[in-house]
Amino acid sequence: MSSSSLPRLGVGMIGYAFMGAAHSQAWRTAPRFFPLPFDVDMAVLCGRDEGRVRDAAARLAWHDVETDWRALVARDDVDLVDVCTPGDTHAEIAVAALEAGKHVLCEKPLANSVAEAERMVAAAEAAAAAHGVVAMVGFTYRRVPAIQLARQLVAEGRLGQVRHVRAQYLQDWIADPAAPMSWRLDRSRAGSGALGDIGAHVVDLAQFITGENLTGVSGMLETFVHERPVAAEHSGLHGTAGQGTAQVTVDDAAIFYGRLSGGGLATFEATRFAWGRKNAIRVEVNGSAGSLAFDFEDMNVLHLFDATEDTRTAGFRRIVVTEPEHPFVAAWWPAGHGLGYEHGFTHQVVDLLGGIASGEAPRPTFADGLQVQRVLAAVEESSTSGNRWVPIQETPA
Ligand code: SOE
Repeated sequence: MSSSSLPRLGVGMIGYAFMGAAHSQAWRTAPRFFPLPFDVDMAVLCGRDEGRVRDAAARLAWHDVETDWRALVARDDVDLVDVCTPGDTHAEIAVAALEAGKHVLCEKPLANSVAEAERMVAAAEAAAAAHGVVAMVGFTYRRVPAIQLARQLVAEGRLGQVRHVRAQYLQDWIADPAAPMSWRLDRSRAGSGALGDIGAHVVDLAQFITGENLTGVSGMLETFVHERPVAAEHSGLHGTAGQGTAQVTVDDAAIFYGRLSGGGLATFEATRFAWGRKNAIRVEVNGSAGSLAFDFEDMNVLHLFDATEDTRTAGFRRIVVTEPEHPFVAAWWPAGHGLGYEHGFTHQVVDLLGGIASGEAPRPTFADGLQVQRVLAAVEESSTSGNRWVPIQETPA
């Protein structure tokens, strides 16, 4: 029983693998480092296998368990449903939770298709009107302090007009053809491969940093390894090979380019076949007055080039984004001590709860998630039609 004078907010989370563990850490940590408007109660964790979900709940600090997500959504002690399942279940769970008057946090990409994402946006709008609840999609990297600083600098005009965005998301966890099958390689569960799993992140980051949307794209998808060993065991991204093989039904890599609403050009690459690149999210922006560059593998650093400086001494400045003046940093460690992967998830919880308390929908909203979904669909369409240019329908924020 909590002694807090804050209103209680009961959280129910579905899924407890890699993303579920990251979200659990965030729910546990946010109240310990940030002043929050709610007393967070990690009420219930849901998974289909009772033994496993009980073990996970004990390990990750959830109070109770359910084995049917519908039972979790129906519970009176759950005010917010956190969806950490593969993409094929996002729409059904999120819509049911919103109809039941719960706030929703849903992992990315929002859905497996534009049609599903549209249904989710409609449900979020109806639930906001009927119950005053919010719906947010988990593009977590937005909440890395260096990314937030990048956006601030662009918004302040420090780069001038945006001419180029160069965005890459490079990993290598399936570069080995012997790496076993996983749900992320199964189209019926994940919707797409590198495109939706990691390409979605860099699309969101490019648009978030510049404050501009893609208006059209052309792209190419490729699957390098069509058959993989079935997984005997899976933990996080890695597994051990079992008996037999399974068909890979998604793209292994995606490359595409697009035009931004301000007229700039953007190029993207998303692959899990870049040996040696573990989680390299690289974004470079060139504007009329300067450039900035970020790489998640050095995530506490942002590089800034100011073209208005004396050319004899101008150069990329390496900004270590660990000062208390930097977004989110004051709540953590003294300057120079740095943050990691998990902090973005904690910041996501902080902003989500702030949005619930203020009544102002926290971004990225489901409409923002739908907009990214439209970009993913346009890349697929382009890839299957000889790299045709595919315009992207505007999505009202
Ligand atoms: C696997 O590619 C993955 O876990 C993605 O699904 C996540 O969104 C990304 O943050 C890390 O890599």
